[in-house]
Amino acid sequence: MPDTAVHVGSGKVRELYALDDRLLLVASDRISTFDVVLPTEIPDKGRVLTGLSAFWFDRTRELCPNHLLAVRADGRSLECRRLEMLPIECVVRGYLAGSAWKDYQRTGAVCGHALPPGLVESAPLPQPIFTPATKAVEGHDENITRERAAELVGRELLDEAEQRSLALYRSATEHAAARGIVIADTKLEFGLDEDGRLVLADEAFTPDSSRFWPAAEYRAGGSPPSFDKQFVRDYCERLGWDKSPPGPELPDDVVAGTRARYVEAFERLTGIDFDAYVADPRVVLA
Ligand code: Q0Z
Repeated sequence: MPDTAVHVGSGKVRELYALDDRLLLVASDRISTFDVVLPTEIPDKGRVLTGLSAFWFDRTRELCPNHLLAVRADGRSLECRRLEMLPIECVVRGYLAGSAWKDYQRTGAVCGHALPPGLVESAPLPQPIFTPATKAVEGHDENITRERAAELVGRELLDEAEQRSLALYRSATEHAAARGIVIADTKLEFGLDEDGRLVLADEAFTPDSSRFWPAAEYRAGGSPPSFDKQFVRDYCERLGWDKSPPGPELPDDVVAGTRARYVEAFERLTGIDFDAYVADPRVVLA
């Protein structure tokens, strides 16, 4: 029987299925905040993330081959080539946020990159830096030095992953900046195909794999609002939730506002009407 999908893995908000020699990545409408998946879904979030990933895979083909084979009609699933995944996450940062800000405050460096003194939280970095991390089974990935990453994947592959990651980040951030979105940092994953070639995999430049900030509200010093999750964060802070599971149910206005932010990110970045995407997801492919 062709096309029987066998469930082979779950992420916090996505599911992975095997389809003969291919894989099917399905994005749900689940949302996580402070590392906890909430009981309330955001309608169409999975479609927005899938459409954005497909858009970036399509537009960055010349910078790096990728695993995308097809976007399914449901708009939330991607058929992909099955690869041998590298055991590292390839993070690129253009701004000093999250764990990089913590590491910088403690040590003045991030993953072996010495940074100028006196940087404030969320400051732009002199140039984007590649900060690999190990893949933790649950949540908290650990930043590692280039040397440790080279032990895990080999020097040559690491060098290529770094150069590809930086080129992809520069291209995506230039496109996003012109549309009012700062991509402060991003996590990319690569695998090897049957010929040993490095291939971009997983998801690309989505709000779940990247830190999106509205350019209009960006300022260095402090932490800019998250483009997508700000209403959810603000609501959780107002509630006084202690950030341990289970997370709170979200009220309708927070759900609607958050859905609108995801759709806005999709439309700004792709220039495509979201309803047109829902009607035929292939519109994201040029
Ligand atoms: C991606 C993940 C998800 C749970 C494995 N092209 C590929 N070839 C082989 N493996 C993967 C890919 Cl994308 C692969 N993940 C991450 C995604 C649900 C875990 F949707 N794990």
